[in-house]
Amino acid sequence: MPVRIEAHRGLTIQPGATLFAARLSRFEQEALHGEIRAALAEAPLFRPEMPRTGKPLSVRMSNLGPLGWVSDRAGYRYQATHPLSGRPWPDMPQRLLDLWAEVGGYPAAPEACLVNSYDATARMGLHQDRDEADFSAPIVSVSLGDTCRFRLGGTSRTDPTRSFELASGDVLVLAGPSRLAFHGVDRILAGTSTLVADGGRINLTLRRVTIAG
Ligand code: MD3
Ligand code: FE
Repeated sequence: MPVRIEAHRGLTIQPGATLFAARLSRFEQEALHGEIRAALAEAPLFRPEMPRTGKPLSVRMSNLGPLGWVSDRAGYRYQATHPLSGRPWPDMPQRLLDLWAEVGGYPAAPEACLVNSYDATARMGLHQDRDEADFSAPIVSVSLGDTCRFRLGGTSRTDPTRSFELASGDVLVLAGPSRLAFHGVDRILAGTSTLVADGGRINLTLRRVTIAG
């Protein structure tokens, strides 16, 4: 009998939310982390601020690809350049474009890869991602480094939520009815991974921003 090699189908957490646990091997995680470190040398992490108040977020961010998400007193937006250097964002590594093609189920390439960097005390409050013009495209999230406790709800802030862990190498795809789900990071479980030298967690989110022509 020939052996049939099948891609993992992933675990459906709720309609449209699919978790590919341990999708990346340790070797792939190290290669990807190396590429992200190199990109962050070109486009350093910055601390976004809340619109209007200017209150800093606890997460530091940068971006890869043609567009990047930024937030400051003026508001949230996507832009083509780093807010401090004014230079274009570094290219997205090919392995992220390949991953998107494998799990995203969407014909056009991602335009933004938001890099979120969490130290042991950083969190992200419950929010929706709605600064993109195209909600028909999925968001693909890749976790590296320390595990986090992640919270996922429905499309209304008051909908019930469930929480689960995201570990290094896990890939989460948010599509369809989960694309506009409320979600956040409750806490980082410090010391759960050796991937990032100084500890902490890096999350990459691949996104479409504009409507594919
Ligand atoms: C569910 N990042 O960058 S990734 C964000 O771990 C963000 O850094 C978190 O929320 C992090 O906006 C969560 C998983 C994720 C990303 C986008 C989603 C879950 C999502 C969009 C809709 C629903
Ligand atoms: Fe989000």
